[in-house]
Amino acid sequence: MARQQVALLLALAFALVVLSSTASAAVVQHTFNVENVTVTKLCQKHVITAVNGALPGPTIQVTEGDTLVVHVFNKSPYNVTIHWHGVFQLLSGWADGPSYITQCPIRPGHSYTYKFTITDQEGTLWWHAHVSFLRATVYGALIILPKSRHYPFATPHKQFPIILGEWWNANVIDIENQAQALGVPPNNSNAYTINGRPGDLYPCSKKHTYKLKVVHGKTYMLRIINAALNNQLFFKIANHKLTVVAVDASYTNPYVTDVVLLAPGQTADVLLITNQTPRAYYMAARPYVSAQNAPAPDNTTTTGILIYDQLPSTSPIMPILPAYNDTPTAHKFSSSLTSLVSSPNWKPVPKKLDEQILTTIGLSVSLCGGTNKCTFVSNKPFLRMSANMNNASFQLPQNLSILQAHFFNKKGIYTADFPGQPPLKFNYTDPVLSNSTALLFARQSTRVKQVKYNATVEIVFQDTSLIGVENHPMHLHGYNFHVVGQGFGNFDPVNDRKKFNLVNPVIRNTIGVPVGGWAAIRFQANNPGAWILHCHLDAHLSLGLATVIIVENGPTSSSTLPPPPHDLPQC
Ligand SMILES: [Cu+2]
Repeated sequence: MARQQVALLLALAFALVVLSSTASAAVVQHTFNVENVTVTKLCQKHVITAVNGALPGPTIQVTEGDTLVVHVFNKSPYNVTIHWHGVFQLLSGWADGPSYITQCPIRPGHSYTYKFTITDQEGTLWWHAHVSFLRATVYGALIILPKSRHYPFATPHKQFPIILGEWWNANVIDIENQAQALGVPPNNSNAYTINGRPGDLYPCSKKHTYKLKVVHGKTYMLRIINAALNNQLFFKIANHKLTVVAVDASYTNPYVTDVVLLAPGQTADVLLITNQTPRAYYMAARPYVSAQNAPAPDNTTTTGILIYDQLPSTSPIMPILPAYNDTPTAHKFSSSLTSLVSSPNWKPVPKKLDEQILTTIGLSVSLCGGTNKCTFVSNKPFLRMSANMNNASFQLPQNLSILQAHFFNKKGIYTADFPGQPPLKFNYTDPVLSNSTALLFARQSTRVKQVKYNATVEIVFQDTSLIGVENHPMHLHGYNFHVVGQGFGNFDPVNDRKKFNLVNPVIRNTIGVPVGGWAAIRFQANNPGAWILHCHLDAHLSLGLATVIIVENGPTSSSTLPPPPHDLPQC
């Protein structure tokens, strides 16, 4: 063979290798300009902070294995970070995004490039701001398509993101600052939204209602995301059954239901078969509020319209939604889901445990701070409302992120003494104790739990009745977890353990812990980094319902977190 021919063949072979590797794993680039824009909603003009001027922000679509590169330019007047909710961030913890946990915020006028590869997961996730209350308007869908291009069910005719949101007729940063200053819960929202639109039950909203046009006799996939700040939501479509096939980007055994419940942070992929009389039907969402004796919630209803075959949308049929305090319906949905063992990224449940944590989750009071003008407890202006895990009310560091402090071994930012058991045992869910002065006070601190690489971890979340019982949606960064059990009342380590599902429990990144009850999760700590574990109601996160799990490096370079990127924002 002539020398030129060999060279040509080699060049061709090289080109093929390059082509095949780029075909299977692309680099997907986006630019996020975070800036203030004026929008009109509920009859008024509002200035909101949004990405690229849109609410919701851009939908990101990738294929599993792709590398996502997002250049974030903060042109807003506020500190900003972006979190990629549910993305594992394997060895890329510097891109996770929670402010003061894995990075300091991007200051106004500055930028940061998030770069990470999406591996071993597919389905519906989302992105949102992870600083203050900004995620009320800074959010969007993150859809991961299967590398194989096949779902574990027949490929739907079409698919649509359905993003549920929460809207205030006020600046959300002002709402948060006011709540912080007075040490009280934040004001209720004024509306819920579907894909950024309140829907026609609200004033001045009719012509902007979200409309989903379908044809008769097809199967559609709705990728539903609850991006609301502080409320769980029931979702229904009139006259239609929905089949849940995945939650939090983990496939489930198909579960047929007429109502879906999503806590903030959760997603559900549902199949919708358009087999009803062609006409218009409402899709609608309104809150599930589990707190008892709490002030009345924003119990309004957001709607979109499902329109068959181009028929006009006059008088759509309205579904009957569960009452806002319908805990049995909420619990039935949450406890009926199981994972699809045959799906590509399924992992077995850890059975031998290295770490077992029991932590209370709930409300408390802490020192007001500042000028002692808190109004939460009458005649006690030195006390604010707070929230805690195992009596530690989590306080964010201010001078360095926890991951930086861990990585560079800087002392004084956190202490690695988060208690693995409640410091005081009591009848956690006894309503008689809800105002017990001896139990109510929680000190603010920055206490984290440190675990060895690859440790198998079980965490039992135990709700308390202090101030009031409530369903807290607990979200863990960096991992999915198996929800091996859940129930009402106090966790019984003997009898409840016997009922654990160690075969096919649902796999999630956010679990709504039953109101006045408990939930047990398990995961394997195979991803070094600093991972916040927190209530995904922003109102409770900002009160301190959080801790951080630091996972140490493993023995090899493929189990070691690399150094931070050069543009990591500094405090
Ligand atoms: Cu909560």
